[in-house]
Amino acid sequence: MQIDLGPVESRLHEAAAKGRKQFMVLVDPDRLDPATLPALAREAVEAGVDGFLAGTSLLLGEGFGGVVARLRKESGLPVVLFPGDTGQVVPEASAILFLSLISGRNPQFLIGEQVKGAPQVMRAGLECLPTAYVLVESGLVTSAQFMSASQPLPRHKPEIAVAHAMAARCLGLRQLYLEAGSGAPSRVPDEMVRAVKDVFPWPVIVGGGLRVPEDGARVARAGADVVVVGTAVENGSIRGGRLKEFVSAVHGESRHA
Ligand code: 1GP
Repeated sequence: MQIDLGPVESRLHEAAAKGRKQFMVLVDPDRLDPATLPALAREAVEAGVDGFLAGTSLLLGEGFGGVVARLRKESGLPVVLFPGDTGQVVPEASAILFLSLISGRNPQFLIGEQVKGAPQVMRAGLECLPTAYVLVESGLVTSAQFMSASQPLPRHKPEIAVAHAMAARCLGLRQLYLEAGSGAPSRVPDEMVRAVKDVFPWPVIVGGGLRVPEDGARVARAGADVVVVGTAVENGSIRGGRLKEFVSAVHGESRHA
């Protein structure tokens, strides 16, 4: 049987295969003021953002599905779930990053949440993007690290990241997310991104601690196919023209840009 990728994953793979860099904004539903959602959607479209991720390590508020639906409607862009747990599976999304936290050794996030979440995903008819989630030490205990009760990979050991990327490939996980953690003081080292991209043939997503356009350009140049920013958009330091600058810096690293 041939594997048919869904529309969101196909676009991601096609862009990565052509060397076309993507930029996505991570929306944390607990931190987004719903009144600012239309402006964010408009700015994202004007800046050339390729899509949104939506999710958080610990969901406190209500109405997540509504936020996802509005973001899709206002922007016309794909909104992909990036869930911290099974409580964040909502049918309003375009697709879901179906994550396994392969950097950790906590069975709950390697397979436990997935077994609980898969029936929800299938019932909702969500497109599912099997994704290796790899936390990388960033100099701070991030929410993802704390909530998953798992150790991140040591940041100066690219060879360990490479072995994890090989394992992800052998397991058939078709995306790999290299994550320093939201608000991380240091991003994933370029050397690690490069080393992982060398052995992982499908889209590599990189996020955590990216603050200025040059950060985005550097990780894209090192091999990230998709660059993700959350905090800097949320806190307003990358909005409007600055968001456009950031997106252009990432897109500018495309193969034939
Ligand atoms: C976190 O990679 C994302 O999951 C984004 O991180 O909030 O630091 O941009 P920031």
